[in-house]
Amino acid sequence: MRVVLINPKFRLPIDTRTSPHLGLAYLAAVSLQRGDEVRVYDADVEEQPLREFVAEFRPDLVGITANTPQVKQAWRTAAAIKEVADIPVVLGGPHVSVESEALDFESLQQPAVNLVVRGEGEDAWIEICAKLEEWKRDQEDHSTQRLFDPALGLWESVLGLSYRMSDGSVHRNRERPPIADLDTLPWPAYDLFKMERYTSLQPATDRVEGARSFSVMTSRGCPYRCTFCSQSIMPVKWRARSPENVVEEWRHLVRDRGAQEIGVLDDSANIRMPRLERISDLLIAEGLNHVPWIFVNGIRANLATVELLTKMKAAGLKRTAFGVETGDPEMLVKIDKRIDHDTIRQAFKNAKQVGVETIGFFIIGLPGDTRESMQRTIDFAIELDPLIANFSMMTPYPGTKVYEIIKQQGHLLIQDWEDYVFFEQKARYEMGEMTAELVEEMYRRAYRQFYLRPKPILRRLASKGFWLNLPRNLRIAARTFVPKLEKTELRKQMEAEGQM
Ligand code: B12
Ligand code: SF4
Repeated sequence: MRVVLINPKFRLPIDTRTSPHLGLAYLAAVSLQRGDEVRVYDADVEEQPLREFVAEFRPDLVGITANTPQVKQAWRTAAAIKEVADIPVVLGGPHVSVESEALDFESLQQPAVNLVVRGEGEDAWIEICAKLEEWKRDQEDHSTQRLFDPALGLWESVLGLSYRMSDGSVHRNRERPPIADLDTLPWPAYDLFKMERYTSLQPATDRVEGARSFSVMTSRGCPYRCTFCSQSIMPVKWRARSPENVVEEWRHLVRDRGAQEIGVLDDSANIRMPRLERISDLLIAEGLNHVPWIFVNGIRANLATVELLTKMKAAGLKRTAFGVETGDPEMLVKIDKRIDHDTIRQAFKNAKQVGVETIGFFIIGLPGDTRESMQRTIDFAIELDPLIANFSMMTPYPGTKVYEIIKQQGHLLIQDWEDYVFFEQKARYEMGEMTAELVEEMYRRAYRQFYLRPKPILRRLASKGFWLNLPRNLRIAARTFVPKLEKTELRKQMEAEGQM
């Protein structure tokens, strides 16, 4: 079977770096294993127009990924494909996996979307491929109309699948259990990506040319449920690959693909500390510790001991992020982070003590935040003094507890799914005393107060990377520090339209 996996174009309003989509790389790998002829079309780096590509390759099946801000583009992409040929289209990814809001059914309202896979996709994808292939083998009429004929009942048994039949009825099959043994997965199929066109997700070194920076996921899931975090794909059950399996992929990336840096994308990599110690031991024993690596998404601060960090540093760990979120003790409890500020202080101290660079993630404008509590967040960031402080304005993703709270007690300043990005410097909701003006003011203040201090300025000027990427850094600085005059336009517009 010929199959295509698509990442719809969605540029963030910031200078994001591009990296191959790991989810699609895994799906491509299992499809290859099945014997399919697979192509990846990543609209972020692709030059050939989509319609032309589809007309040339003539796939039997198309899979499109979508997080929330991408989903409308995914629908447009599906529609464009159907203009070229009558090919079944499957949607997957974080957005369509939100069940509490029935976002699978929302996508199935789109005439061009036939199937939706909820949650982890590898097993569902190959089951869909196998079913389609088998059905096509002894059919003369390959139309999607026929494929979704209710009389056929072809899709009833595929777990984790939602679909629309030719008579317009929509169905949601039972959940698919999470993949029990992650070691059974093949490595991501990077050969199908135009690797030279990618940069680095988060540079660990001063400059890495395309194709030399890779992502690795050593575990999936997170046992916590912070109220703001969109955890639609990965189940509560945390599962990890064995250290041997992780290091085998690592070796392949370094030795065969010339990896110059590695970003570990796990949600909560350090849930079991002995596992990370073992991975570190193996990296050292295999002589792979010269390649710097980063925990891009943050590790749990309560499990970041000096011993563990020392070992990981010896194994090449260059930088780690921590999700701090708020400097206000009450807010920390409210968001269900299950940690306290002293533990966070200690984690940063430990990392600095062993010479690991730090990133702190902070949220401005959580439900219940006040001018004072947001200021406490800024002050705490300054106290912790990470190398990078990343402040985001609270964006309430569907399916999160925060979304429910805001729906009941506040109002969203969002027109459609494409607004669900959090680097646009715009407040996405208001609640009680917390106006958009206040949140936007505190957000700018956070960046100004944190970065316009002598220490961070000198640190940046002393780094080679700052000078090597000077135009980009100046652009970011201008956007962050030059205040914009326009405020809360959307709210005024919505008021005028009587939507509030
Ligand atoms: C790395 C990362 C990024 C990277 C790269 C993005 C990428 N597309 O890979 C960067 C930094 C660019 C990024 C940006 C953003 N991200 Co991000 N990111 C992640 C992170 C940490 C890992 C992604 C990953 O590789 N996962 C591992 C792979 C295996 O999983 P996967 O990609 O989801 O794919 C699996 C399933 O979803 C499914 N699947 C996916 N697509 C398809 C398609 C088909 C056809 C099928 C059958 C199945 C299927 O099968 C795959 C294999 O199991 C996740 C958190 C997480 N745990 O996943 C957040 C996450 C995906 N990001 C999130 C968000 C909010 C964003 C931003 C919107 C933030 C912003 N700045 O405003 C932007 C959007 C940018 C964009 N252009 O799309 C949210 C998404 C929530 C939502 N409802 O959409 C997540 C879940 C984090 C969170 N917990 O809140 N992100
Ligand atoms: S913020 Fe981090 S710890 Fe909290 S639920 Fe999300 S991934 Fe887990």
